[in-house]
Amino acid sequence: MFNKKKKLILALTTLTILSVSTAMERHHTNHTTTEIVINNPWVRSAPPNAPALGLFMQINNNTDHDIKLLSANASGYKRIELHRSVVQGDMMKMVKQEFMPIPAKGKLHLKPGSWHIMLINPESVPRKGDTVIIDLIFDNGLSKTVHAQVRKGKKMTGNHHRMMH
Ligand SMILES: [Cu+2]
Repeated sequence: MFNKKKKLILALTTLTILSVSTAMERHHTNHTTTEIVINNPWVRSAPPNAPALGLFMQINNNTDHDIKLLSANASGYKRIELHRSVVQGDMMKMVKQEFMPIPAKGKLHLKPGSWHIMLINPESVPRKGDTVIIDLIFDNGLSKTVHAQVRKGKKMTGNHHRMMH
């Protein structure tokens, strides 16, 4: 009887410690919001059978150090890659990048025909108005959760944006 009560108190204490540490972590995450600021995140809408979608945004680095976007994670995709579109001859080609550089006190603009995050093999293609939630992992252990809305992008001239992966 006494033992049971003791166990319960122990369990409650553990629970309290857990919630305190979660709150601290949350505070830590909030702290990074001023260091990295994401503006206008969006996903270009695509047909329901699209093999991949492009995700764009502006990443602002308010720190005194160059930082790197190392990876992006979201559920519902087979793979997520960092891409950059480059012109080769008269073709535009997407090249997978190991990271995206964001200069100190500067920014990187992810946009069609340039840097972008590629959401590959969606379980189901999100529709216009949907929100894609994606975690961005930076070096220095910084991370950022982004809510990107699916919307129609400007039509690109030609069909060079249909590229192989
Ligand atoms: Cu791409």
